[in-house]
Amino acid sequence: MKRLLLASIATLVSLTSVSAVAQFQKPEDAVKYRKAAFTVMAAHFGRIGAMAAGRAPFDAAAAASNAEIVAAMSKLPYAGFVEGTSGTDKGSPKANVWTERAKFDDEAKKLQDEVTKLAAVAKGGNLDQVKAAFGSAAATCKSCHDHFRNP
Ligand code: ASC
Repeated sequence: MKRLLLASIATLVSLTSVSAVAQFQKPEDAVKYRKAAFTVMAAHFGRIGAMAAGRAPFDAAAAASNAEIVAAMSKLPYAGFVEGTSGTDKGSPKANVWTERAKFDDEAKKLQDEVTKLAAVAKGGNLDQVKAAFGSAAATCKSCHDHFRNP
C-alpha cells in the first residue's frame, strides 16, 4: 500500500513538476506553493535528522520512507521561484535568486542529488550511512540558505 502510494506520488510529482510553471495565476500563489513544498520536505527531512542526531530511535523503515518523500518533494519548490517574488523579511528569497539564477539552479540540483543519494542509502538500513548522507544533504540546504535566503 505504501509502495503504491509512493509510486502515485512519484508519478504525480513528475507530471506536476513539468506543468508547475504554468500553474500559478498570481505571484502569491507561487510563494504559497513553494513554502508549502519546503514545509512538507522539511518535516520529513527533520524526522530523519532526529534519528541521525539520536533524538529519536533509529527506525530504518521510517527513515527510508521519509527519505523517499524528501527526494520526491525536492523536485517541487523551485518552480515556485517566479520573477518578482523576492523579499527582505526573514526566510524570504533574496533578489540574487534571479540575478544568479544559474547558481541557484545548481544549488537546487545539488540538493536533489544528495537527497536522492540519501533515499538510496536509507534503503540499506545502516544508521552510520544515513547519518553521513543526511549530513551531506543538510549541507546543501545550508549552502543555498546562506547565499540566497534572508536570515
Ligand atoms: C533541516 C531543515 C533545513 C536544513 C538546514 C540545514 O532539517 O529544515 O532547512 O535542515 O537547517 O542546515
